[in-house]
Amino acid sequence: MTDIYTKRRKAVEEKYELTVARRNEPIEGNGIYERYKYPIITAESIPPRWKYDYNPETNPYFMERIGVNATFNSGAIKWNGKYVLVVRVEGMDRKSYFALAESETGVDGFRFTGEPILIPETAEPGTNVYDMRLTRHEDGWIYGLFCVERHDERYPEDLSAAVAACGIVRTKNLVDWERLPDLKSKSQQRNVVLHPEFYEGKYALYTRPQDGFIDTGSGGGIGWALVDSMEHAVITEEKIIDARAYHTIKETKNGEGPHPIKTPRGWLHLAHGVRACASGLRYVLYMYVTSLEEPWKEIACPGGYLMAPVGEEYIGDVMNVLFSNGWIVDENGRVLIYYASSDMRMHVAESSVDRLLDYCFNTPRDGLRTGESVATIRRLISSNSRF
Ligand code: M1P
Repeated sequence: MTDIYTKRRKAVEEKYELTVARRNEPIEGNGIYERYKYPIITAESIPPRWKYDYNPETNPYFMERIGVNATFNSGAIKWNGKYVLVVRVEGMDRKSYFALAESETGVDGFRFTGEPILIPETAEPGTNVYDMRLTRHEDGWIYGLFCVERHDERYPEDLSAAVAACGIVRTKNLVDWERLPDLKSKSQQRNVVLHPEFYEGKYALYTRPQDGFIDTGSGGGIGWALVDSMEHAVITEEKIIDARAYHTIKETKNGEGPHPIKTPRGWLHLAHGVRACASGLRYVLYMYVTSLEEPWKEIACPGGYLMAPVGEEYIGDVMNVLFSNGWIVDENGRVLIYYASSDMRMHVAESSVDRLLDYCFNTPRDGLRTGESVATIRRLISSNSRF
């Protein structure tokens, strides 16, 4: 064993321990939620044994062999009292894979457990998989819906032509994952999410129909579709329940985040909205509420965004992006929103069901015109003069 091996191994392991042991603290916010000061998972949180060859004979310099580029877009679930994330880990080779990280507090101390998840393949293996949404369904299974990306073989010369589809796995223990056939749909699909309850005896899906791999084209927004079975899920009809709109935060596209939270006043939804600007696409998070009886019917939609990038959140491989596909509600109503910034790292923000409902029902809707925005502000100022 060389000195350099011993020295570097010690330094790498100490840095890793410092990273995962760092305590987090909330930052005062706008009353709706509090961000936490530090990211909760970064590429530095990956266990050294996933990246380094520990054999001094074959790795005398203790050199990194399998590097990690980013850790982001994570599904979330409370499991055996712990906060568990299914993290999208992206290697330096650009392939993403899923790995579980768990924490006692939900806001710090996240550690990857076990090994990266080996997702069983279908007859048509995917080139890349990412962005899993977890749903504990009333049928007794935990489903994971994710994007499977494959090269678009209709364009053999175009190496960036790709097709997005919804892959499906299910588990009862977060260890053994059963692969089901991909969702069948007329259009490409990304950001598909399973509703946790049956609706009229069927499984209900939030969809995001898209004409191309990046462009949603005629896909008008977040859709709602019913399927008879998850074992052979086929969409025959899809209706848009949260539409894109001109000059809003979701002008270019939008997509459901994690599955909605059931509350006494309706289903609380978290989603991302995208608009194009001179510096590229800007991804922000927003909310809406749908009816308990008719979960496809929107009953509240605060105007504008809930969260947009701030500070270092702007910076990363894909700049100006916040994306969320996981949140956890505690028994006391605390809501932990897990979000990623700029396709690089995971963060958490804290709120509560009560606060988010207040936000959704009492924040003015987007009036879709600047004149309406000004009139809304003037009504608020006028009402405030009485206090
Ligand atoms: O790069 C930003 C996001 O782009 C895609 O989201 P959407 O399909 O809504 O545009 C996804 O690739 C997502 O993983 C990524 O964070």
